[in-house]
Amino acid sequence: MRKIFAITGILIVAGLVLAACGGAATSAPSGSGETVTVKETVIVTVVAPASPAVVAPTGYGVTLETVKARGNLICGVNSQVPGFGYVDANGNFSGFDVDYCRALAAAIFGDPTKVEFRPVTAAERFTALQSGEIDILSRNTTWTLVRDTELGGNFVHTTFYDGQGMMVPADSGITTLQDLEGGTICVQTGTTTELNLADVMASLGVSYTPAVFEDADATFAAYSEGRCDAVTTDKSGLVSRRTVLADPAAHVILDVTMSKEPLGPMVRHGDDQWFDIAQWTVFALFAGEEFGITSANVDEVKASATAPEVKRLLGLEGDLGLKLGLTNDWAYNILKLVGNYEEVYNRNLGPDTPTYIPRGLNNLYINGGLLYAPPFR
Ligand SMILES: N[C@@H](CCC(=O)N[C@@H](CS)C(=O)NCC(=O)O)C(=O)O
Repeated sequence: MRKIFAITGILIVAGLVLAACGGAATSAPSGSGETVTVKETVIVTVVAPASPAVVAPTGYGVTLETVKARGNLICGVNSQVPGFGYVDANGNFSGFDVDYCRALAAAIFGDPTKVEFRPVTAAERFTALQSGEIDILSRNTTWTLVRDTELGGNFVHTTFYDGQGMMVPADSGITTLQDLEGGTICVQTGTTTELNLADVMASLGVSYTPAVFEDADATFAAYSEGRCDAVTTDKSGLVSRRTVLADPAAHVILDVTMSKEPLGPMVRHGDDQWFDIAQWTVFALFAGEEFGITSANVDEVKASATAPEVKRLLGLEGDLGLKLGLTNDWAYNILKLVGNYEEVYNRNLGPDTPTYIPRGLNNLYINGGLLYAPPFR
């Protein structure tokens, strides 16, 4: 009897060790004759938990099924911010946030065109997400606590680290925020911009009059008509909108950063599977850049890959895609059909675009930035 207890005890400990190591242990305790018996039994113990799960983990919702049944993804985007989310006269959408939607569609459908872009203003974007009008929001949206809680959202990993800036006419003589004392500042409603402006100016003791507008077109039209002394938004937005002012060179962005604006896609509370898919789509873009896999060489890499993580990423080994509820070529499709993070960045914000923004913090961690994908395993 005592021997049975002893063996059971060893089994429990061995089982815990194996479970904690993800079933990868190859060296069970060895030594006595009893241990040999334990080893044999442990093998049986380990097989059961390693079997494929038949029940979806708790927290899964129906978003993926709804999107698949509909046959396309509905992505809430910007339509007035060149380089991030913009629609041209022919109705074609482009931009960094727009390409993320395409990457997500590629992951789900193996087709980046299976996405409907739904323009949403700053003020209406959270209601659009909560009500189910859009499946995901990819619209220069800052991750904040209130949006993460009260507004019912979950932010996936930040795709663009930004900060709020201030733009003024180059000939205004304004070089600091203090120079705006008594002035009027154009700002868009429903944004962190509006709130930060009040915080920063209050802390500097600078009084100003906000001129508040519904969307970017109205905000920047008022600024260019001289109805405000300055216009404020995310620096990315300033760089972007300056390109469509009548004379971009006549405006300068002050050398001041008023806030932290971590921008990224946002999903609704209540569907962890959808969150995971949205999140790992970002990580696949990062990992593609880290491993040097591009839309141009992904087939070559696939044919000759030897690194285990690259094989798992591309679906040559393991079943990471199935674990997300997708196919195993989900990340291959992102990289082949949309490209890696660097390709997406350069296409929209690179040195050859009018909306060039140096990578800065938006570099991989190995290049001095903040972008870091967890392990694909
Ligand atoms: N990141 C900030 C600001 C985002 C924002 O809405 N910026 C404006 C100014 S560039 C914009 O995108 N406007 C586009 C539009 O209204 O269509 C936030 O999440 O609140």
